[in-house]
Amino acid sequence: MAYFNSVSKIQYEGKSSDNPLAFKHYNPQEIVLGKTMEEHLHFAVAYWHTFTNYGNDPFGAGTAVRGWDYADAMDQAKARVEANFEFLDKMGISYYCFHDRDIAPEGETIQETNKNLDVIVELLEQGMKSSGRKLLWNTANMFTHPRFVHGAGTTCNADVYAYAGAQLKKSLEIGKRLGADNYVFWGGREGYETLLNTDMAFELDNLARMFHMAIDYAQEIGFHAQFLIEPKPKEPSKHQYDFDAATTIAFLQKYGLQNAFKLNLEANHATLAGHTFEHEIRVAAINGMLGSLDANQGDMLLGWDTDEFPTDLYTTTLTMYEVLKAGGLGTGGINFDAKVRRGSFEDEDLFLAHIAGMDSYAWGLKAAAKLIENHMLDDIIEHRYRSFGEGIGADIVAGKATLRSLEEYAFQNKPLRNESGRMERIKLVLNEIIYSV
Ligand code: XLS
Ligand code: CA
Ligand code: CA
Repeated sequence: MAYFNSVSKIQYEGKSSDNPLAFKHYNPQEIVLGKTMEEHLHFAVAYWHTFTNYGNDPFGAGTAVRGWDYADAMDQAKARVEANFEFLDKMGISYYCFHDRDIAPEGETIQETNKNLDVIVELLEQGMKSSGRKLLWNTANMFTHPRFVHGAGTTCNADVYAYAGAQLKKSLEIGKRLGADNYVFWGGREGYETLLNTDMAFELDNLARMFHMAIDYAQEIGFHAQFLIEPKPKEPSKHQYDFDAATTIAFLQKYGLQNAFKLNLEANHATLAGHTFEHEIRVAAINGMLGSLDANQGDMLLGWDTDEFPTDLYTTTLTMYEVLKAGGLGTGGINFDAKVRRGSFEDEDLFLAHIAGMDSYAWGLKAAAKLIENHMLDDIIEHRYRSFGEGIGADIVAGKATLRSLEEYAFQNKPLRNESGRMERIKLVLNEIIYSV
């Protein structure tokens, strides 16, 4: 059955087009720095925001009316599978991502829930075979159900921990069956509200134990997806353990997990952590842990996770610059972990929103490619650090300097002279590049 009859396949029509249901910048086969845009960007649709969410917020019910809105939960789940493949096809997007609980409803017992999953996974498998679409990543939702009130891998209740383990096991099996390229861990309830009732060290040890079990089980069943941890500083809990890229990397290193994981970085989570997205990407990249991206944007005036479609060209440009400099995303991609606003409740908005996100990223990619080709930032940086290329600077880098040799140099040195960082000038040129695309 078709759900989006009023929309046909979205085509690239170029900048001069005034058709809202067309791409102006995203031209999948256009070559940018030796690769097609499609290869660079690896877009994915987030099942939860696009097919499961109805626009409800803490103050009101959902506003969206969808064609797959059947009374029976399994009928609804089956219809969403059809809607997913129709949407991917019409958008020209190759990948999608889901949580286990997005695709199938929970039953009375874990066994029943798993049966529901099996029915839907079978349909997804068929759909993927016939359409050639792929799973960028799947994950387990271990945060929505009340059983996870105190956490999953960090819960104080061993029975809940065991439940989470069983759920994770099934989720890894689903990833294997559907050939997921990556598997994501976002610790929705892995954090705490107050230290007054929390054994932080114990909770973190337990979380690491669960990750080790996941690695072992994936190995056992031959599931070779890249494991990714997604940092987020707060919401739902006040203190989330995987606060940001740097904190998560320290955790992985402490528990000997660093070789089995990379990071899935989300733009809005960076904002909540008080970082730019490009900061998070750089931290991951310089530690060899850049995995995949959840591309949305937050609202600078709001302190919560608004998951808006990305339209800020400054961020998409600097994001793509970091990605290109890091050599690409490997098995990762750009997942639109973004939802249409509550007021954008028509089906057509789902298309318009993804077009906005894809065009903004394509624009950012083109601008970033210009920045790479004209070497502007490389030249600035090379020039800025040039004092480390000779004399005492070269000794420092070569590890030949000691505090004694530094002192000897400093004592005889002429008055120190610093140079301007020229930040305002650089930002103006950056604007010119973005708007010249
Ligand atoms: C929530 C997270 C979540 C993860 C996957 O804020 O973004 O959706 O991406 O569990
Ligand atoms: Ca996310
Ligand atoms: Ca988010």
